[in-house]
Amino acid sequence: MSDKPQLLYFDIRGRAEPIRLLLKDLGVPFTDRQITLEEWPALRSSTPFRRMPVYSESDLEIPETFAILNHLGRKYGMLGDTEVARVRCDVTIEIWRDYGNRIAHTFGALSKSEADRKRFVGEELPELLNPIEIYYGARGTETPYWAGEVITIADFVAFDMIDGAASQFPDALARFPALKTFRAHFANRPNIERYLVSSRRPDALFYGSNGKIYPAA
Ligand SMILES: N[C@@H](CCC(=O)N[C@@H](CS)C(=O)NCC(=O)O)C(=O)O
Repeated sequence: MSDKPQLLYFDIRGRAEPIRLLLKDLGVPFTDRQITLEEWPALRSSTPFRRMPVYSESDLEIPETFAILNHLGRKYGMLGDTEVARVRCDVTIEIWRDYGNRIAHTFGALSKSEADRKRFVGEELPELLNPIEIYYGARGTETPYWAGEVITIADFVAFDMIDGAASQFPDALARFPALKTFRAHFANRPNIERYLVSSRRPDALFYGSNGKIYPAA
């Protein structure tokens, strides 16, 4: 195995995006191997659980998004510097993971109907984001980080979800000033700012039932 880490995933942001963001932010060189849906069947049986992302580094091959993020968090000291921060880091990841599972039905289905889209953005999304906005707003620190004074893997997970919501539904953050401010602040980190406009960032957010879902115009 090469010494340079490799991340294997589809040519979309999807589950790989927080991992890409973290590695880019740290400036860690890695091979961002992005494959098409057509290439996947031939590669499928070579992955541990027939799914991606898979991250490889030296003699380690790691499946599962959150196992990869936790490994990188341990390796680069990004799991929180106190027990309070570590707990907040865990909680933040869980609330966004839950959010991600709950919005999965929007991947394709909502693009079919403007009325469904409006109802989702006006009712379902606020119901999900309200408690998260309150949790983030009450963190009791001047820093923008979700877990406390220092950046953790949770910040990458949170940014990816918030950025995804705002990209898919431009009006999504109108009622959530704290989440909106976090997104803007995080997007200003020098390596992140460069990555967000680079040609290496996949354009598509994820695969929906009708093909790739792109950010709303
Ligand atoms: N729990 C896994 C889920 C991985 C997963 O469902 N990956 C999807 C892409 S998002 C996949 O590889 N699908 C291809 C397939 O199932 O054949 C993780 O978080 O990494």
